Amino acid sequence: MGNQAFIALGSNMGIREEYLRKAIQLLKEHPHIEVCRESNIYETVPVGYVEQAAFLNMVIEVKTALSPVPLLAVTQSIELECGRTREVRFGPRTLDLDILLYAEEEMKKEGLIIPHPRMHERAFVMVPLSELVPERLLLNVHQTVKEIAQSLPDREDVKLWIPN
Ligand code: GSY
Repeated sequence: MGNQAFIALGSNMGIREEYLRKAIQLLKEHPHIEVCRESNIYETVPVGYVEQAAFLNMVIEVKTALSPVPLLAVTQSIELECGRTREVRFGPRTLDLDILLYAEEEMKKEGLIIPHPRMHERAFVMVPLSELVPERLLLNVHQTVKEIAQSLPDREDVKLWIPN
């Protein structure tokens, strides 16, 4: 079905794993989205605004007939359905969904930049993404996903999460 895309998921409020699972379920229920693969879940130290709880993060691969802006609308409505509010910028959230990559596209429009402009700086994104597409070249940084993941100084802040 359509184009390959990668979406990062994060949660640091409430029952974090349930929000990740619910988001995946809602994406699976969408008629124009197929969830193909899921990375492991990682527990990660907050980046940016550090006075907040640890996150659970993961990345999924989807195939979709939606183009990027409608896909963004779906991810935003799922964030809302999972109780997301935007009280503190970079602050705690029940669910965060970020489109990282969409096919080979490079685009900047309507609040959406692809590839995600900060993904290569974030170990909580690059470590799970490197499970799925280690050899994919990120053109903006001329390195593979695996090379970037291994070189990030805060990769030690990203630990495989084992559910209880
Ligand atoms: O950009 C996503 C939200 N976010 C995260 C996150 O998902 N994980 C970690 N470890 N830190 C974060 N800071 C922000 S903002």
